[in-house]
Formats: sequence, C-alpha cells, structure tokens
Amino acid sequence: MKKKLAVLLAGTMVMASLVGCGGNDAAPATNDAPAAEPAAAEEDTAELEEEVEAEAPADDAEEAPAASGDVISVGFAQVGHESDWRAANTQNYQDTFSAANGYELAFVDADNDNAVQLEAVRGFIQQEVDYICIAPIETAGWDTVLQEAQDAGIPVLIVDRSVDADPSLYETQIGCDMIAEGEMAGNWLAEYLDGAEAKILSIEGSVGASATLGRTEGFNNIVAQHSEWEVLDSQSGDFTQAGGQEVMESYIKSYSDFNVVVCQNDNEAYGAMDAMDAAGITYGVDGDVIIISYDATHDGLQYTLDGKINCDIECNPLQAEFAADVIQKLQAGQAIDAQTIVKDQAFVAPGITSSMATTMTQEVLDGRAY
Ligand code: GYE
Repeated sequence: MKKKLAVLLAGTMVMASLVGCGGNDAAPATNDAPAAEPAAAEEDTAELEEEVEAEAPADDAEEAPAASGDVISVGFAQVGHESDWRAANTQNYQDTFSAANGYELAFVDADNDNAVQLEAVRGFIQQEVDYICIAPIETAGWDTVLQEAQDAGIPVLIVDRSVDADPSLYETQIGCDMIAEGEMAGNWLAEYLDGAEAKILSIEGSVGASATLGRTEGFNNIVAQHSEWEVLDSQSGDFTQAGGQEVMESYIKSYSDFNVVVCQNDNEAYGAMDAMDAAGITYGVDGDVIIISYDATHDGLQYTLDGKINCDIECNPLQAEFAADVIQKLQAGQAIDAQTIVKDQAFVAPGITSSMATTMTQEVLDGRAY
C-alpha cells in the first residue's frame, strides 16, 4: 500500500481524526445491518432482490487486508453532523473502516461547508491515501478536485449523495435513490388521502444537496398527478432540527390553512412538531396535520409508532459495508458496479394500513439496527 497517513489534517478543517488506531468497542455494524441491500441501479426490483445475496458484502472480505498484513488507507470527507442520520452514517464508517478490519481511516467532518470539504479531499490527495470516499454536501463543483484525485491515481467513491460531475472522474456512487424516496412519499400520500384535498407545506433539506433535489423532484412528480393538491410553500430547513422549527414557525405565521407538512428528514420533523406544539396545532394520526418525514432513524420511527409522524420514508445510513466491498473488489482487480442503490422502505403509524408501507410496531422498532 501507499504511504501511511502521517498527520491529522490541519487548518480550517472543523474536525479531523484518525480512527482505527485504537480500540473500537462498538460491534461492527456490518453484522447486524438491517434491510440495506446493494444492487446495480439499472436493474428492476425483482433482480435487486436476487443480487443482494450475491453481492452483499461479506464480513470475511473486510478481514482480508488485515489477514494479509496490508493496511488500506481511506480518507472520508463527510458532510457534517447535522442529523441523527449523519451520526449513524459516520459511526458506521468508523466501525467498518477500523484497524481490526485492516483499514486506516482519515475522517473529516466538513460541517456542511463546501470549502472545507474540498480542502479535505485535497488533504487526502496530498497524504496519498489509497482511496477517497466523498459524501458530497452539494452536487455541484466537483470536477476540478476529482480530476486532481484522478491525476494522482487515487480512486474516489462518491457515497450517500451524488455529484453532477463526469462519472469517468470517480469509480462508483453508493447511496439511496432520492427521487424514488420522494415518489414513495407522494404515492403514500395519494393512497392515504384517497382523492381528498391537500394543502402542503414542504421543509426541504440543505440547498443543492442531491438528497434535497431528488426528494423534491420525486415528490413533485406525484404532486403533478393530483390537481386536488397544492404545494403552498417549500423552503430549506437545512436538515437540522433548529432549521425545521424555524421554517415551521414562519409557515405558521404565513399560512392558516394547511393539512400536510413534508419534512425532508427526521430532525426537521422534530423541529416542526415543536413549532406546531407551541402554536396549538395538532398533527399525526389523531391530529389535523399529516406529517411525512424521511430517514426512519430510531427516534423518527418512535414518533411514527407513537402516531405523531404519519409516514416515515427510510434512507438507510448503514452504507459503509458497500464502500468496503467496492474497495475490496478494486484491491482484487475485480469489476465493480458503477452505482449501488441502497434500498428503502416506508413505515406508517399504527392505525394506518398501506399497500406500500410497513405499519409500525414495537417489534419493528426493536429490530432496527440504528
Ligand atoms: O436524509 C439527512 C442528512 O444525505 C441522505 O443527509 C442524506 C441526508 C439525510 O442530513 O438526515
């Protein structure tokens, strides 16, 4: 392998740490990963199910480098720490790319700052890491630095979100299908409302993020099929609880008549619920306002089980196994898929029956790995 990682990234980076050098108490998330399933993007769902078995990253694959004595260095330029989803995703990378599994991980939390994230990637290039994983804050602005990585001979994996750069500049993209998630939310709402009117307020994620763009596009695809629906407003809550609360407070001042709030992640939903509580607005299965959320993190699903969130669209954060699988294949000189889609499902509150979603129970919640 190339040089060992030498130093922590310095300068403006908000948080940089080498992990894998010390003990890692957390059990590898790989062992109890939930329904996350890798598959080639182009294929249909039936084929996906089959490929899962064939392609699911095996635990022993991750042990290979340690067994052979080769340490693989990986730089991971993470978005930040804006949400519970992100925390679970970071933990999953740190558990998977551990010293015990034969990796040396350089981790940078870019705190949702594009400039910091670009600098992190340039730092990894300077350190001559073996692989770079980027969870891109925004889709735009990646061509130059990806070209720099390619010129340096360092393979790049685009993870979680996507970029609008030339695909020949990176090896693969791994993540959830954000447009499909948005369509799932819209299709569930159509089933639930069954022809009734909707006055919708949307709290979007971070501006320019593929998760935001995709979920918005997908949901709007379904809105376009329903003349009885109206999107009153759509503003960014930046994927944070504070952002969700702030946007909802301002919506409550501007709109007196709405019956659906779509939050593009669970943390925004918590903030929106706080704002509605303060204003005496009821929501959930027994309330006046339908809440749709995304992520299906533990707390989001607890609120769904409690009937506060009507429908929560999953986005599985346990994706590091797929990145490790790609790296192992590249190490072995094997072909890799250009894209891996991590599968999602929808969850609904007790009392709601849906042809396209799982009704929450305590058992379902207890069976979740994050
Ligand atoms: O939904 C949100 C996080 O990119 C899919 O980013 C991810 C999103 C996730 O901040 O909670």
